[in-house]
Amino acid sequence: IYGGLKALPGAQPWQLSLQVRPQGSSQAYRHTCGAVLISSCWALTAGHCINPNNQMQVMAGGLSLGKDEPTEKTIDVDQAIKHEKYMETPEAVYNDIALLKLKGTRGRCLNETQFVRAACLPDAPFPDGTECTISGWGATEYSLYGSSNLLDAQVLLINQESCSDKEVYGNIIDNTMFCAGHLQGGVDSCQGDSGGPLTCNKEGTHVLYGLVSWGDQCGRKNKPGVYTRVSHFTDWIQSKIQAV
Ligand code: 4AZ
Repeated sequence: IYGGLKALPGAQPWQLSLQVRPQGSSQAYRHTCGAVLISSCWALTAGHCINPNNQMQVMAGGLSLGKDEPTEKTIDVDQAIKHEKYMETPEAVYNDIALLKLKGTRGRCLNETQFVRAACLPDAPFPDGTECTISGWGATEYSLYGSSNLLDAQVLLINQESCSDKEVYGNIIDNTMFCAGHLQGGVDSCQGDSGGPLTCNKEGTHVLYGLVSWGDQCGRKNKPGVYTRVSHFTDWIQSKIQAV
């Protein structure tokens, strides 16, 4: 996160760290992406965060990647479901979403606490200009390697027309994504934040509106962050969860 501040305990209780290691290895797991808890046993992340050759786990309820905290809980990923229409081009990523099923018994995986809680899925669009929150352990203006502390920042929803301006991203923006940030630059998500949340407030409820997806570098003028439009995928999410 560029232009962010240390998240306060319990401020982003749906934020997960998606951690990977090669299949069958005994190496330590390392943070690779963000993810977002949407129920006790399910999380969302970006499609581009999924590599079928890796074993995955998620860490919930923690703010620091370096140290073990009493509030944190780590749990294995049982199954990853990447969107069937996921597509990467040199310029953009389309349908950049995946579901993670967590390991558990009888529909219980992560228990809700003050520090671990599911985000709500959207049922209506938010207006352009709405101030929303992004968070993650990704790269910052100070470090390419990311932050060991969870950071958060405020960004504005940018309308599809402005984001498709030739000075911004031109015609590569489709309705599976939206832009958010500050066109003057400075505040943005970055590498390592991918798959993490953009939440907006609706009558005091935090709604998961976007997943960190891509952008032309980070924090640059006229190059806002691009987010997977979660509202475009709510039927897909429901159908996959029901089918399992
Ligand atoms: C990345 O490389 C990435 N500024 C993620 C987010 C943004 C840019 C790049 C948005 O994963």
